[in-house]
Amino acid sequence: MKTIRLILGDQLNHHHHWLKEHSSEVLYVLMEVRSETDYVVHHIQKVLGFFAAMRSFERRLSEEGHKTLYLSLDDPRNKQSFTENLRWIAKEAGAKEIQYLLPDEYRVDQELSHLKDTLSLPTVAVDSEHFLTARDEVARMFKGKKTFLMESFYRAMRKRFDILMDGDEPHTGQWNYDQENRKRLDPKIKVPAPLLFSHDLSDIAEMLQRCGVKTIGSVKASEYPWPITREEGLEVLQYFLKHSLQHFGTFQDAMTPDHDWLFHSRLSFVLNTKLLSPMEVIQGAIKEWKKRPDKISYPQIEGFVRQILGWREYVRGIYWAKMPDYESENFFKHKRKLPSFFWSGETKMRCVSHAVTQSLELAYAHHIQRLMITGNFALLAGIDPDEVDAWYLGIYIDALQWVEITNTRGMSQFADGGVLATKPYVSSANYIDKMSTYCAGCFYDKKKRVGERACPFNSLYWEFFARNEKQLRGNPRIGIAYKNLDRMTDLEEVRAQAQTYLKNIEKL
Ligand code: FAD
Ligand code: DLZ
Ligand code: SF4
Repeated sequence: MKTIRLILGDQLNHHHHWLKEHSSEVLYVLMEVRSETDYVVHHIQKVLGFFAAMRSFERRLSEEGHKTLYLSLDDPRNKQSFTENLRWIAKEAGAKEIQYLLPDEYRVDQELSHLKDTLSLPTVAVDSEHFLTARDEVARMFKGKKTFLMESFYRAMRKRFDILMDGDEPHTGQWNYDQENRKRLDPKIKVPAPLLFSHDLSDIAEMLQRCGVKTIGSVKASEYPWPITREEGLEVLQYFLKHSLQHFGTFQDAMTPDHDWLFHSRLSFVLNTKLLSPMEVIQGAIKEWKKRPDKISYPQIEGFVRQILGWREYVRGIYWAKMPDYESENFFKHKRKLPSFFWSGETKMRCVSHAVTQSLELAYAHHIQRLMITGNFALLAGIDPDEVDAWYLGIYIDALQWVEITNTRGMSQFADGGVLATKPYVSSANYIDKMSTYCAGCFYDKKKRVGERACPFNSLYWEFFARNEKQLRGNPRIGIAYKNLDRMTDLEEVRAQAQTYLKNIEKL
């Protein structure tokens, strides 16, 4: 055997050029390792999903005639780290070279970049052929700038890939329909049931238990619902295009405890494992819009394309531009611990309770739940971004650090001081009530800032601006908040209420 090719759990790209040729001199290696199951406490559905997808990917390669080696977590030969496993595999196979696909996490990238020295073998890193842009694209585009504007990046990508363009101009003349993506759910519109699978992953679940892997959240392992193969990913894509795309943009920011998925695509896991490519998802959506322009209005398709061609590529570029320093950014110097209701959902705040409970049950919450409920609360309460990151990195099926940390530490916690977001995403109950049906059934009173049952988001919101005045008053995008704060006659009372809530945060 001449060459070992390592494929990581989030590199399951069936269309990679590696797989186009067959050679008995190449051994493809995939491995389940404790270094990946334990670097953060993951949701049980996440570990099951990754392992099941990896196992079925390896089976496919083997059926197609490739030589493969799959190490399960409980294999007695397993040394539980990429490097230490490669050491004995290379020796046993008599390998002359190790090739790997460029990892998307800095941590693993660092480890694999040292393989050459640790194993004294030539190593070659190869592109994973998934993303539309290079790792350093964003760094190059915004060289010397303090703020990296997503909109500038997005427009450049629309032009480069000729997506929704008429020549050099955006189709319809308008680049971005974000303003039209902000409607509360219309009860007259039927929300489609999600397309759920029913895989029996009991054997993997039992193995995890036997090996003592610590996880969070719940699952019925004999009826595992997520797609784990490319074909299933394509089914989810088709289902989304047929049933949900027509309302995707309009209700993208809507929230309700009655529907967990609303009109979201549920594609992040199959995208992040690279079972599907971003361009095939974008092109699939555009094809569907062209087929049914009477049903799918332009703001729906633009809103969807923006998430994948814009946000997804952009946050990856920020990650590579800013790591490893990004991991320790803490602009507001927040130090508080995450309250225990983030692991139980047991809080009287109905919005937080639902977003957390849903996340524990499904390993999923949609963007605005992540940003404007749990993230909003964590920022207002001054939670340490390390704690917030660990929670987000563990709990969601789609959480890989390149996309998690940029969205969490950057967009949601403003811990980078405004590289990614031009202002902190915080709100009082007013916004939550506008976008959701949470407040109506809540223990707290959405209208009250102080006194019994006053909604915690209200006093914490003003406390946040008062506490961080030095860092924020000069920001032109939040001038209005300070104008209002200056006019408040009950600011002291409101701040005292917030302090009481923070002191008793576990009881909220
Ligand atoms: P849809 O709403 O249907 O969107 C379609 C696709 O667009 C998604 O599958 C995703 O690939 C892409 N997308 C949408 N928004 C973003 C975004 N802000 N950044 C990157 N891609 C985006 N996404 C992850 O994939 N992994 C994470 O760990 C993650 N952590 C997040 C943490 C916070 C605090 C926030 C606010 C957002 C986070 N996101 C993350 C982005 C977004 O919430 C998820 O991509 C989305 O909810 C996944 O569900 P969906 O596939 O149904 O998405
Ligand atoms: C998320 C995850 C988990 C839980 N386990 C593994 C694993 O055992 N082996 C593996 O190759 N990948 C796993 N993954 C995905 C990795 O975290 C991801 O491939 C790397 O961090 C690179 O982004
Ligand atoms: Fe959340 Fe406050 Fe509304 Fe309750 S009243 S659901 S705590 S925003």
